[in-house]
Order: sequence, then structure tokens, then C-alpha cells
Amino acid sequence: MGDQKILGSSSNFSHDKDVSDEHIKQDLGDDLEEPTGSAAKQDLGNINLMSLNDNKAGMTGLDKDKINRIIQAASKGSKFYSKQQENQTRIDGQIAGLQERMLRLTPTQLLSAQHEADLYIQNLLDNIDLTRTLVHVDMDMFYAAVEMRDNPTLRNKPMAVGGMGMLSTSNYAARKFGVRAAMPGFIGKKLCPELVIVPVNMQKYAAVSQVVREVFREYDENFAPMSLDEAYMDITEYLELHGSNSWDVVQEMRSKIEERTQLTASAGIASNTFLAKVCSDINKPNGQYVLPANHADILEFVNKLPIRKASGIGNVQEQLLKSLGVNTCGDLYLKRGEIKLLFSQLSFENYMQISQGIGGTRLEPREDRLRKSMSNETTFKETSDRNILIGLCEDLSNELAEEMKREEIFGQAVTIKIKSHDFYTKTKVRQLTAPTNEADIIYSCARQLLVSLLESAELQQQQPLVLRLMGVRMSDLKNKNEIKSKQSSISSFFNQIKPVAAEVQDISRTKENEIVKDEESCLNLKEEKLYECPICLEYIDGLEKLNIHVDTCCSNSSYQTEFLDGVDAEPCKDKFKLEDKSAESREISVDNHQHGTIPHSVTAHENYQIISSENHSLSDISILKSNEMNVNSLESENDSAIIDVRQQPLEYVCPVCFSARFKEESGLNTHIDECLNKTEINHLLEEEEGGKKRKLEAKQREDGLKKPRLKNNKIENYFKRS
Ligand code: DCP
Ligand code: MG
Repeated sequence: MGDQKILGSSSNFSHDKDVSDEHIKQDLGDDLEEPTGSAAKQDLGNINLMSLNDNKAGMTGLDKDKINRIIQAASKGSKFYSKQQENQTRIDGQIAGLQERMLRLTPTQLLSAQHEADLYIQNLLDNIDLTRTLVHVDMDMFYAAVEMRDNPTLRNKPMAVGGMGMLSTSNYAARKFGVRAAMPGFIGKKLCPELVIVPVNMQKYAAVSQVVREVFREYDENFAPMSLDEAYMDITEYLELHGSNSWDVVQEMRSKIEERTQLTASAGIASNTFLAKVCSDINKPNGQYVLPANHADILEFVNKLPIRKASGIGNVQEQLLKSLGVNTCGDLYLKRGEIKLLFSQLSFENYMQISQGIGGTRLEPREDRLRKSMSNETTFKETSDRNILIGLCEDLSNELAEEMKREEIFGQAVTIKIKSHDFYTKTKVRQLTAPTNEADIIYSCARQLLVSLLESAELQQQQPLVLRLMGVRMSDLKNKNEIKSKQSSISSFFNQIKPVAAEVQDISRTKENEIVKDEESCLNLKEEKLYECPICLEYIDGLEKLNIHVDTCCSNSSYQTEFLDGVDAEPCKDKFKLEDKSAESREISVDNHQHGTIPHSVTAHENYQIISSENHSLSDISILKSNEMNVNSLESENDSAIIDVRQQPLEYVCPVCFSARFKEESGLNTHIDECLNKTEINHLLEEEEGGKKRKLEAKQREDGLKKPRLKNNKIENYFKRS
């Protein structure tokens, strides 16, 4: 416990001190000419999107205006800055529209909406569950604490973990200067020149995390890790079994963590996950807070809680809500009429739940927690060359398939993501009729989506689209246990490349410099996160890679003399792979049972038939009958809504020849019988058997989009010999 003393008594932990203007000025260094007065503020544009998020332990009482001016001055002139300016203009427009609509609301409309809201809330309260004891435990300044533990010279200095490109976290001494996670290191240095930046060492943090999780397991076998340093536990049964009180149990749990790791953790105890998480931050570091499980106490607590404290409410939502006069969770209730009328039903419900302090009371069973998606992205030198782009798409698909095979994961939805040279992102998704991790199938589908995106953009703009980033993502994941053997037969293969499917187009913008938490990383200990280079805005997976990248980026730029000054994206060509339920899941398909998460969801409903056709050497053939997709999306902190859902007419496509289409099932069945007898299948089989593999590939290539390229040794996966 020797180290504990050093940590516990360190001044780094006294985090509530004010930082005066003078203190900051003194630490600015001479090279940054600080703008003063309102004119200067005007000059810098006051981009709310870039303002310091001080919603972090150890950051209360900071001179936020001052810090914001430093941050904006440090970023001015960069692509990042101008993009944030552009995004802010868009948000300002949304705010103006919102306010205009609010002014037009009549008292009668408001009364009626309030009444509806009251009914909704009453229903929530009638079903409230206050019987569970949920705990949220979060390690204090995790990466930084590990580094300080292992290197005593760091303990009394403002320090951060990361690099000049991006910081992962900072200790409490550095937070007093406004230095925090998701901030570029060079801006951290502007805020605090004596800041020591230590590189990330993920292996070390993962090892500590294992030890901490062993402690969690002692209290709840089914604990839900949310990242390396935090988890939810439901200790209701533990308390019943041991007849103890939650405060003492959590105290004991934290002591065990400290004994075994020499690191401190903080905890929150409440009747649901939303409240437990908020509570764990209250007495950080090395503290805990319990919120009694009765509605009066809960209401009193949430009434004064700033909206930003509710998980899922980020910068943009905060700006929108504040423009309506909503500053606290209690205000969400006071403005329930306006919220009902001005926001979508999903947002309304989410906000009303927050206003009542309602959240998840049951943790998802461990076996149900599966990563939501896996993807592979690459950035490259801007190009509109169709061959290069298609080649990239193939590489990405192959690598992704390899990774999925390694992890024995299958996906049923393919998404292509592209980013144009002017930073607009488009994604297009297609639902498959059966899960797969076959490269050929993924590539075939991704390629079709890519070509269709390129062509529609070309039509719109009358010129080829110039791209700088491409990604292929597989979602709707299933593990091998969920895959029935028949689904990996020819049926899935043939059906997955059907050109008929629902499509979704999504124009999204991703929050700048926000490192996205991979909530599922807890399951496989891969803590790769997506970072955006603050100089060229490329996305990089993993902090270490980002920092190497930023160094290259900086050395190829005018950064050394004036950081962020008109730097080009040219050096950013690194290929990278990310595993996510991260930025991607913010766009689509979040359903993580967490209170307060932004309710984005995509649901696909499929109807398909399985036709058994053994006499044709095929074990089964599933046929796409219809594929419809419902997309619900609310604007979130970083994304604009998913825009366009198109429904395709119902149609049966022959899974053998791909060219015959039928309105009726009976016509299709007759056709398949004939088609199967035709030479094509026989050829494929003969060629496979006779080892004429090249011919097959050539044929597939010739067929282009119509058929996927089979891996030679994979054909037996699709054909079962009788
Ligand atoms: N992390 C990251 N990028 C972020 C946020 C966090 O890489 N944008 C990493 C580093 C953190 C760890 O995850 O140490 C845990 O994140 P927390 O949000 O819990 O932050 P800390 O543990 O560092 O600080 P706190 O004491 O506020 O919990
Ligand atoms: Mg933490």
C-alpha cells in the first residue's frame, strides 16, 4: 500500500481549485499571442463545437473562456478549424430553426403536448424498478495513474498519456490547466508548457484491467465491462446473500482493487445504470457516492444535474437544448411540452426518461454481448480513379474477411463508407440474407455499393467523385454458434449477392477529435479506438499509430513554425484497421441497453424461403423474397440524421443464373429446376474437380458485378456433392 499513499496524498488529486487568468497566462508561453476583449473573441469565431468539455472530474472551476480562446487560437488556420466552423454554422442554423419553431407554438398546442408528456411520464413512473442495486466503477485517470505508479518522477508533475497528436488522458494536475483526453497534445502543451507527455502502453493497461475485472467478478459474475477501466455490476444478489450494505461492499471492492493494482477507483451506487454512472464521477478520485433508491431523492438529484452529465448528451444536443432554455435534467421536464413538439418521439422519450432519472436496471447477459460491427478503413491520396478505388475496396474486404475468420465472426450487413476530398462522408448499407465472412461475398456486395455511390454522386455533380477515405464494415454480427451449417451453403452464397436490397444513405459528420469508446472492446481486450488526426483530419486507429502519423504529418508541414497552419493531408496515407462499435455505431445500430445512449437503430426484416433441392447436388437454397429496412435516427452529437430509406419492389431473383427475375414464387421454382440442369453449375463443379481454377476465376471476373469471385478452395463450401 506504499504506492497508494503516494497516489492518495498527491496534490494531483486536488482537482477543484480555480485556475486564475494569470495562472494560465503565465503558462501560455510567449509564442502564442493571446487575443483579448470581445473583438478578439469575435475574430476567433467562438466555435461552440470546439469549446472545452469540462465535464470531467478535476475540471471544475476552470476559466473556460480563456482556455477556449487558447484552443481556438492554437487551431486557427487548420482544416480542423475550418471544418468545425462549417459544422458550427450548420448547428447555428439548426438552432435558429428550432427557436423559430418554438416561437410559433401556440399555448393550446403546448398544453396538449404537456398533457401527452405527463401521460408518458406517469407510465414510466408506474413501471419504475427501484429494487436493484447497480454499481458503476471507474478507475481514476486510468492510463495516467498506471504510468505514475510505474514512474515515481511523474507523480508530482502535470502529465498526460498520448502524444503530440492526441491525448488519451491527463492527470489531475494537468486537468487544472484544461488539459484532457481527446485533446491534441500540442494544444495541451500550449495550455501547460511543462506538461509531460508519456506514450501509450496498451499492454500494460490491459494487464491491469484483467486484475480489476477479477475483483468485479467476485461481486457479480455477469458484470458488464464498458472499457478497460470501467464496468457496471448488479450487486443485488450479492447483498442478499451476504446480508451487507452496498456502501461497505463497494468500499471493500475498491480497497481490493487498490491492494492488487496500487491504483484507485471511484464508484457510484444507485438503482439504475444511468444514475450509477453519474454518481461514480461525483467523488472522483478515490471516492464513492450512493444515491438512495427512492423517487423523491432521485428527482432532487436529477433536477439539478447539468444535461451534459447524462450520457449520450454531447456538445450538439447540449447546444440545441440550451437554446430552448434547458440547462439541467430538471429543465427537460419543465420544457416537456416544447420537447414533445420539437423533437422526434425517440428523443422525447429519451429526454423524459433522463428527466425522471430512469435508466437500465438489468445488465445484458454476458453471452448476448457481441460486438456490433467490424470494419476496415483506409485513407489514401485523393483519387477519383475507379480502378484504384475498386482495388482498394477489394483489399479492404479481403482483410476484413480474414479478421472475421480469425475471430470466427459472421456478419449479415455490409456497409461501404466513403469520404470525399471535401470531407463529406457517405455510407450505404445492404442487408444480406445470411451471415457470412467470405471475402468474395463481402467484396462483391461492397463493390456494388461503392459503384452505386460513385455513380449517383457523379450524376449529381456531373463529375467523378474524388475520394480520400474508404471503409468496409460488416454489422449484424453473429458468432459461430449462431451460424447453422446450412447457412454457409450455396444458398447464402448465392443470395448474398442479390442486386435487390434495401439501401440507406447516410450523410454523416463525425465529431472531431473525439476518441470513440469501443464498448465491446471489453470482450476481447482489443482497445483500438478511432482517432482523428488534428492536422489533416484522417482517422487513425490506435493512439500509438496516430502519434506516429501526426509526427509525419507535422514534419511534412509548416507545423514546426506555426502549428496547424495550412497543413495538407498528403502525408496521411496509412492504412488502418479498426474494430468497432465505435464511430460507426454512432451512425447506425446502437442498442446497447444503456440509458442515455443516442437511440439510433437500424432494423432489417427479411422474409426468405429455404428450398431443399438435394437431387441437384445442392443442400439448400435460400431465396431473397423481400428485404426491407426501417431506419430510425435522431440527430446526435456528431451525426446528422440518416436521410433516405428506399424500398425496393418485391422480386425473386434466381440464385443460379442471377438474370431471371420473377414476381411469383411458383415461376421461380420452375425456373430453378431448369436452370440447375443447365451447364453452368456443372461447369463450375467440373472445373473445381478438374482443378481448372484459373478458368473459373477468369469467368467470375468476366461476370463482374453479377457474380462474386470465389476463392478456389472455397467452392466446396457452397456445393455439397450428393
Ligand atoms: N481514454 C482514451 N480516450 C478518451 C477517453 C479515455 O483513450 N477520449 C482512455 C484513457 C483513460 C481511459 O480510457 O485513462 C479511461 O477513461 P476515463 O474516461 O475513465 O478517464 P480517466 O480514467 O483517465 O479519468 P477519470 O479519473 O476521469 O475517470
Ligand atoms: Mg476512469
